[in-house]
Amino acid sequence: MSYQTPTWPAEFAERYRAAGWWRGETFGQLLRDRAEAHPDRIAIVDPPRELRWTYGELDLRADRLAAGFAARGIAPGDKVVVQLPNVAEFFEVVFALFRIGALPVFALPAHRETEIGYFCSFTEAAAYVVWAEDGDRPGGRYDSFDYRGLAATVRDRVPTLRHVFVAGDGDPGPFEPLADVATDPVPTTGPAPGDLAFLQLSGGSTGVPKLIPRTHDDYIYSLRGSNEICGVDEHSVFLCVLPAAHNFPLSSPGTLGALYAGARVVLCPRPDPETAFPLIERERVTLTGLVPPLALLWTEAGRQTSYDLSSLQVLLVGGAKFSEEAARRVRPALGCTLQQVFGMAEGLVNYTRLDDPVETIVTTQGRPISPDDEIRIVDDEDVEVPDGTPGHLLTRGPYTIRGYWMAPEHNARAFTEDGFYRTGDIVRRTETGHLVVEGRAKDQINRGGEKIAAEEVENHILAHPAVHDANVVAVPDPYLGERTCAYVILRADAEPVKPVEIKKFVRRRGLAAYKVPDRVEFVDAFPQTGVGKVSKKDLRAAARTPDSR
Ligand code: OOB
Repeated sequence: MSYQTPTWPAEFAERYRAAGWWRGETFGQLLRDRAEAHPDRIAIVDPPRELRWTYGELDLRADRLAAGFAARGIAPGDKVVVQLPNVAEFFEVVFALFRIGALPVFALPAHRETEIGYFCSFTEAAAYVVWAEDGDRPGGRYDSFDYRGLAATVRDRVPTLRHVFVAGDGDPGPFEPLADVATDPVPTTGPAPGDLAFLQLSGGSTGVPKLIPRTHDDYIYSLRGSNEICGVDEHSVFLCVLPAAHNFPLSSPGTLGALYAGARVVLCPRPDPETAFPLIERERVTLTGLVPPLALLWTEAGRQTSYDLSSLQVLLVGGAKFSEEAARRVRPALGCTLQQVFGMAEGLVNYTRLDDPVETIVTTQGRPISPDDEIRIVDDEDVEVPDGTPGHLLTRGPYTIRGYWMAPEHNARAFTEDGFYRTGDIVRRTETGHLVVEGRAKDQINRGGEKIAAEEVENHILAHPAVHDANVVAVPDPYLGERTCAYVILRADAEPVKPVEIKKFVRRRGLAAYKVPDRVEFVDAFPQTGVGKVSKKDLRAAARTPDSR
C-alpha cells in the first residue's frame, strides 16, 4: 500500500511545538516518569477483583508485558486489537504496546465478528486481546459473552493474526493466557512523540468504520488541556464508567488524563447507579463522565440515594446532546458541577468551563480546548455563516487528525483541501464563543452516545434474501435521544417475513447489538426528494408519527 495517511504539514507541526502544545512526550515515558516520581501512589483500582495497582506496579507490569509481547514478535508499528471491559489489564496492555510502539486498535466490548473481523483484517493485526472470566454469566460483572469463540472465528478468517491473548481468570481455551506473557523487562528505544500511538474508532457514517490515527504528541496535548479545564490534579479520583476504550472516558479527561496528572483511576464494571454510587462513596471519587441516558438515570437515583456522593465535584456529560432540562437537574440531584463535553474521536473536544455561568453550562456544549483549535461554521456551499446561525462545523487544530487511516476516498470527502475536518455536526456559535449542537448532517444515528452508521446497517439488511431495499433513520426517544428505525421494501416475490426476523438476521451477521434496528417497518416505496433521491428527512418525519407503526 503506497497511500500515506495525511498528517499535519511541517509548518503546522512547528507551530504547535513552538506554542508548547506538543511537548515531545510519549505515553511509555510519561508512565515511567510518574512511577519514578511517586511509585507508591495508587494508579488503578479494579474493585470487583480487589486490585489496587500503584504507579510503580503499573509501570513494571507494562515493562514486563512489553518484553513478553516483543518476545512473541510484536514489533513497532504492529496493530493489536484490544477488546477488554473496564479491568486493570486494559492499562497494562495498552501501556505495554505504547512502550513497544505497537498500536492498540481500540475495540468496544459490544463489537462482534463483523466489526472485530474487519478491524483485524483491515489493520492486518498481529494480535487480539480478549477477556474471559470464570463464572461470567448474564447479569454478571461484565457480560456473558464468550470472546474466545469470537476470537476463534476471527483467527480462522484473518491470516495475519498470529496471537490471541486472553486476560482474566477464565479458561483461555486454545489461546495464551495474558498472565503467562509477562517476562523480565528488556530496554527498548520506544516510539518518537510524533509517531502514531494507537488507532481509535470513528462513530462513522459509511459502510465500514473508519480508523483514527492519533499520535503521542497530539493526544497527550488533549489530555493536558482537558486536565486543566476539568481541574484534574494529583488529588483527583476519576471513575471510569463508560467503556474504557472509548475516546470520551479515555481522554476527556478520562483515565489517561488522570494518569497523566498522577491521579487515581477507579474502574466501574457496570454503569448503573447501584454499582457506581457505592464506589463513589468508598473511593471518594471526584469526577466522572457519562452519556446523557446514564446522566438521567443517575440524577433520578441521586435524589434519594443513601450513599455519600459528597466527594463528587464534576460530572462530565457528552457523547450526545444533553437536554437543558436534564442539565438543570444535575446539581440539585448529585451536588456537583456539570461540565458538558462535545467531543469526537477525530480530535476536537469542547467543554463548558467550571466557572461558566449556569446558563452557559446548561444551554451550550462548551468551547474548544485549545486557542489553536480553528473552528469554521459554514453553509452548504462552505461559506462561513455569522455567529448565531447554524451551519456545518469544520475544524482543524493541534489534536484533530488530518485524515483517517488508509482511507483516501473517504478523506477526500471528510476533509477540506486545507485540512479542516468536516465533523458532520450542525452547530451555532454564541457570542461567548460557545458551541451549541443543533443537529447533524451525517447519516448517522446517535443512540444514547453510541454511534450507528446508517449505511453499515442498511448493507446488512440488504443481504437478506427477501429484501429489495432498506433505509435506516433515527427516531426521537425520550431516554436514548434517538433509536433506529429501518424502513424496508421487500421483494415482490418474497415469502412474508416479520420485522423480528430482519432484526435476528442482522444480529446473526455478527453485528454489535446496539446496531440492530430497534424498529423495522415494511413499506411499498420510499418518499423521494425533488431529484428522485430517497428522502431520509421524510422517512424521519414518518417515523415520528405514531400511525406509521
Ligand atoms: C464522542 O466521540 P465519538 O467519536 O463517539 O462521536 C463524536 C460525535 C460528534 O461528532 C457529535 O455528533 C456527537 O458525537 N457528540 C455530541 C456531543 N458529544 C459528542 N452531540 C451533541 N452533544 C454533545 N455533547 O462522542 C466524544 C469524544 C470525546 C469526548 C466526548 C464525546
